[in-house]
Amino acid sequence: MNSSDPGQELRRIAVEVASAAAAQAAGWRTRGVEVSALKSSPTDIVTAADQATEAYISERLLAARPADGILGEEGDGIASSSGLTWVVDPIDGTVNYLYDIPAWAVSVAVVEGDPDPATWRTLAGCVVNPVTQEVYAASADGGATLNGRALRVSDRADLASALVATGFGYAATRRRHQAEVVLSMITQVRDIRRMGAASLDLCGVAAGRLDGYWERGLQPWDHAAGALIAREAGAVVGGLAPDSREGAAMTVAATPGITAALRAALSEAGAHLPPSDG
Ligand code: LIP
Repeated sequence: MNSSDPGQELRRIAVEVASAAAAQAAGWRTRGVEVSALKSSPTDIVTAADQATEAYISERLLAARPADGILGEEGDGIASSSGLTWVVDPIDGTVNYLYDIPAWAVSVAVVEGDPDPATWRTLAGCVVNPVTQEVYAASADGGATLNGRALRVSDRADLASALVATGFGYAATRRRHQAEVVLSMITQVRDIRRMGAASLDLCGVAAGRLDGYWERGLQPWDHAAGALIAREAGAVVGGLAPDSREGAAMTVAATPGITAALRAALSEAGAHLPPSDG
């Protein structure tokens, strides 16, 4: 590893591998995609492309850094002996990928410490949407870019004029509660978007295309890279409480001017609460 700036070297590896994997997945998409298995519910799908893309990413990463670990959405995980673990979502926005909706991405991050969002330190990350030819990247304290151009969050300071995004889980009981939260939020913001890929939602905040984003129930690979990119672009990223960390309980990312108001509105709406009947 380039000892002068390890973060930049890790960022380079993340960009190189995620970009190659995204191009491969886009090729498979063009030739047609089928569901290969179901996971947590009849709508929580995995395709052969998810599995093949993750295998390709793991192979490339371990060839470059054989002592690192892998935590991937579709794989069994590989323990780290270097203290670094690569956190991989081979195709984030799987349903969009299945339906050929151009809002899916390959997300690759590398973290230091235990592969646990509650404690890890993200060192570098990359999110690639090959359909829109957009490569988002960041390294810790190294800034965030989109296709090499520096990213900065919006300067929105009023929740009522903020464009925010969210997402929904795959379990019906959780989706109903999440819809109730949207019902509470929809009159307090400019509008709400549901893109279907957390990594692109987080990158949207980083790029100023969204003023905020929240979602409950994300997996580590959904947010690992996008959270770093958003944070390096100036977003406040964490859970619902100030100074809390993003994770499955709640992930909130927003431009600083609306963060407190967004968190307060989400708390009032019960966004952090489990579904009442499930
Ligand atoms: C997706 C997330 C998205 C969420 C979807 C789904 P996947 O991840 O990125 O934010 O709302 O329900 O979980 O399953 O496409 O990798």
